[in-house]
Amino acid sequence: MKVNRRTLLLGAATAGIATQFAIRTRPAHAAEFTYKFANNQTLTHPMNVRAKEAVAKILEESSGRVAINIFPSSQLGADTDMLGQVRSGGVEFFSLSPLILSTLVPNASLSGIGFAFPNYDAVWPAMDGDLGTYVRGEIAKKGLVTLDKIWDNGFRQISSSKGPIATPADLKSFKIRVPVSPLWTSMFSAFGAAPASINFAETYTALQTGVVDGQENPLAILSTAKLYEVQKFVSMTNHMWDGFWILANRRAWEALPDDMKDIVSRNFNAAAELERKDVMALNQSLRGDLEGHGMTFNVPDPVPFQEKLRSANFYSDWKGKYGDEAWAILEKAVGKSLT
Ligand code: X2X
Repeated sequence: MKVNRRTLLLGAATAGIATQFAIRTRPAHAAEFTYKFANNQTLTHPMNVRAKEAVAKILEESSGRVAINIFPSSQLGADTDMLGQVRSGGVEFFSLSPLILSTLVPNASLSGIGFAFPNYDAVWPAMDGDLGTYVRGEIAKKGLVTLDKIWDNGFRQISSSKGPIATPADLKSFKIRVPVSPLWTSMFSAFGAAPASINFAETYTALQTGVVDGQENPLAILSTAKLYEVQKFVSMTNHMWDGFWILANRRAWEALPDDMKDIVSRNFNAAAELERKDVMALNQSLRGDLEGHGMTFNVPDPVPFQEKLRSANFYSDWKGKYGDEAWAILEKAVGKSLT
């Protein structure tokens, strides 16, 4: 073949088309399922440390077919936006507190009732047992997929820039950021505080600028989100336990062949078990670190706080909202009467 300028140009054009075609169909290295996992935690929180390991295993065990990319720190949007996105398919996976999820699935917040769980020994059998099964059933009714094992967030403690919270009286008119959830607002209103619903994505700034004086979160988050930079006091109220359900968009989930579904759920559930251990250990060991960052701790008696909730009809009101069946599942799970 005689090579002249014309054939050279033609050759280049043909090669160019072929390349573009290959890119549009699927180059050998691209995954068949490229999914996003969005969450509100920093990369240093055990949730993302363990999720990172899990997605690496999923990629390997699926022989490169399932690639899940993690988007930490609410990069794709705040929790209440992301809940919409995981429903519409804008993100395929998203982790969310059961309490915030209750804005869509009202009874999902059952596990977050104040002072329901005395300790972790009561949490896991309940969340891996009847209570978790009940809540996952409620979530499924709204068309979202949930993986079996809930991840840990932890027992929540109140922090403040103003002074320690030692008794419910100290919460009177206290401007406290709470996540967006009717249960949280109701609980802090029952304490007599002035709760403001703010997504986690805006919490650091809200504390820094003095929009609110306090917030409540487990110690692991005070540390990884560096809330110690904008808070001074930690009161170990242990007022509720909180976790993260891994939610999946139904269409994206159902697009996965069964063996791929198995690889994803097995690895995420195994990561949940490891993450629970990490967070538990952190929440038990971080006090010294946070004191090193200048925080002052106190450990209030929880009884007056529970009594305050009871006398404000917090428990009976919520029992009415959840219904007797759901309430009975909660009381059985925590082994005590709450009203
Ligand atoms: O928003 C919060 O405070 C957090 C991070 O604990 C939740 O996701 C509920």
